[in-house]
Amino acid sequence: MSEAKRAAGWESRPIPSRTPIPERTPTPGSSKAPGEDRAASGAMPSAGEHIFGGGPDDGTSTMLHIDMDAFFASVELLEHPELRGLPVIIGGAGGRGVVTSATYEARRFGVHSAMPTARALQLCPKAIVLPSHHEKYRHYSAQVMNVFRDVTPLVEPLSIDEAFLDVAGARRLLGSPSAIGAAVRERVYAETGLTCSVGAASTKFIAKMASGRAKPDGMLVVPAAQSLAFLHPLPVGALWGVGASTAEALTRLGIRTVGDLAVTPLQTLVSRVGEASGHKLHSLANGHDRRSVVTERVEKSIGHEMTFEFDLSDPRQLRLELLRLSDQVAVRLRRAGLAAKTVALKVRFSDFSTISRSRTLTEPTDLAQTISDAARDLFDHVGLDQRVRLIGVRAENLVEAHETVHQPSLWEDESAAPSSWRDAEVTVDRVAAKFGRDILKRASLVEPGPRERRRPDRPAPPA
Ligand code: DCP
Ligand code: MG
Repeated sequence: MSEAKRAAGWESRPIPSRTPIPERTPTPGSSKAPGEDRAASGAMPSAGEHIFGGGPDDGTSTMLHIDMDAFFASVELLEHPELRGLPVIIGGAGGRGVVTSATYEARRFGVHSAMPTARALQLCPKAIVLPSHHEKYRHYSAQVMNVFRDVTPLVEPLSIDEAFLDVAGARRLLGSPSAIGAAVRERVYAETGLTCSVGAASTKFIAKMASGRAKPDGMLVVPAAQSLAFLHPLPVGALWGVGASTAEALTRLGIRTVGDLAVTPLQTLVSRVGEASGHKLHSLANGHDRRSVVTERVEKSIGHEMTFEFDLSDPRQLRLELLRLSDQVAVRLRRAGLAAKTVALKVRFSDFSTISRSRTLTEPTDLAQTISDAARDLFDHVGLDQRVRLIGVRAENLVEAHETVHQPSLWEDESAAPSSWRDAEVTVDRVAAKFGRDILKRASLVEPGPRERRRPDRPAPPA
């Protein structure tokens, strides 16, 4: 914790234990060698992980706000490790270029996003300016959001590099909010080489402010009972949604801190900043914020697809890939509490011609084995007269999983019955939520196969 934070009345307790996360192989593009200490990856010291108020994590801070640190800049540094520890700016270099992201080393000079690059270079003449690559940022964003969705389906992305996670329901499986936050930070780093900061609190806006205070590469947990102690010393301008002009209007009223705002009569506020803003500020300053996590629109289909680095012709490898993709689709179905009535297969050949085939099942499913059986059967009916560039599996016609009742068939072989597959797959879900999906693989997927040669995959866009 910095001296400034201590001086502002912060009392905090470092979070002692982290959920152990096994070493993972970083994705292509990550400069991090497996096992490399994250502290050694950059010159900025980690802000550390703390509980506001110094008490234990009492489990009340179930709203997490997670934001990537200097996101565009950090992604660019993955390919430029030699620039770590230096002031780096991402943005247009021309006369009218603006800064989109800056490393914390550049920010020490007063550089921030939306500032004209020319001005940033006046403040920090040694800064290195790099152009942006949005496709890359979208790729890493999808990877990070997938880590979040391994923890809970209640993920609300706010922008390309931040999201709210409601972890109330994940506590039984994964532990306290601080343990969940620490595990997410580890996994994001292990899988991407990027750091993020986590704020955990009982409301969205306090979580958002806590993540800001935890930056870079830190976590701040604010237990519910500490909400006002955390909020009140902060300047009013720090309140999420309070712009410069409102902050100025409040300062003119002698309201400098959130605590000042909390004791200002509601009518005084309303007369100065208007009915809606007055009520909102009054509630926020008193720690009231009932907004819950709003997840994405109801999904119409869930799909995963894979583009191979080298086009494949071996049907055996392609079938293995179908099983792997079906696993990913099924995990997402179960996490969303959905089941699919239809399974669709997509195959793109080396000449880019693409075919789709689909099959409606006898009953809806959320099991990888059933999805994979259908996808494989569809695949076996496709003539392979060319190599395959891309293959995809999609679950369609989704229904709520609890609406489906499995009727065991009289002739079903016990060992292959969906109920035993279900037990196995639900166990996989638990482990995957904690350690990531790659830790558990079916025996058939462990052997070297298309995985070693594939391009990084991502969830297929919604149909
Ligand atoms: N961004 C942008 N233009 C802006 C602000 C941001 O293009 N005016 C992009 C670049 C950022 C990304 O969005 O990297 C995320 O924005 P953040 O506000 O989270 O900023 P950073 O992630 O760069 O820094 P940090 O979150 O550590 O403060
Ligand atoms: Mg960010």
